[in-house]
Amino acid sequence: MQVSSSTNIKARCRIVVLISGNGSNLQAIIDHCGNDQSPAEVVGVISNVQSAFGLERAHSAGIDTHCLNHREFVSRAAFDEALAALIEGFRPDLVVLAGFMRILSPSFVDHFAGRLMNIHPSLLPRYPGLDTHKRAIADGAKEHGATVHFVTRDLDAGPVIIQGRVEILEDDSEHTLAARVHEIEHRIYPEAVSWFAAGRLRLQDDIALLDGQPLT
Ligand code: NHR
Ligand code: GAR
Repeated sequence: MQVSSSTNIKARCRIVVLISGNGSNLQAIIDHCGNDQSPAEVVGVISNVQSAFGLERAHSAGIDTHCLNHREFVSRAAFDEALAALIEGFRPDLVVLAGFMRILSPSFVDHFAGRLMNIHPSLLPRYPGLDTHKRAIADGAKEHGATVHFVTRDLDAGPVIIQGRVEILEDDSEHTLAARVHEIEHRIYPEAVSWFAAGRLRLQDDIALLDGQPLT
């Protein structure tokens, strides 16, 4: 992050959030950045889905929004290249995936290495991929949760930053379980983002460090 020479006040961490849907995690991050003391600000929100409600949330918060429809590109690589260029236009310090549903190519991930994080709705390394709540219930798992991790080339396998746990109840449906996991997500994601914005969190040699100490 830059330091302004005249005032010695640190510039706020510029965050771009990528979404595909509702954007409740985006909202939690916007709300957390909402006070003047926050070291972070959401400067842009990009969705690959035009109808994503998160775009309205961002608009209501006065944040710049863009939609980039992956279906309009000839290949994954072409979409990722355009996406990377659009993101770089915001000069971000951090790129946050919040319910973003497109797998990102190795060159995209390498370009943003160390400044790209994701929230995944399971206790990784358990249940990578999709339909995590349904799979956890079907397995008779006792606990479930969410994981914030740095994004690396390997899907849902990057270094863990923070996890939140919930108990799976006997009468849980996919829906009731997902709702409790969401509450946890809205607590842990803003926390991880604040750590990064405060300069306390970084990725080094594929290890997530908080205050210089390995997180796992
Ligand atoms: N990209 C890389 N390289 N590494 C990760 O860890 C990533 C990533 C891109 C997205 C989020 C992820 C999740 O938290 C994420 C992590 C989408 C899919 C998927 O299969 C899987 C995992 C995640 C996001 N997407 C389909 C695809 O073909 C499309 C599915 C759809 O549109 O509904 O990209 O779970
Ligand atoms: C969240 O539960 C997030 O963990 C999950 O999508 C939801 C988005 O909710 N992410 C993935 O499944 C990524 N594949 P939101 O749009 O309300 O933040």
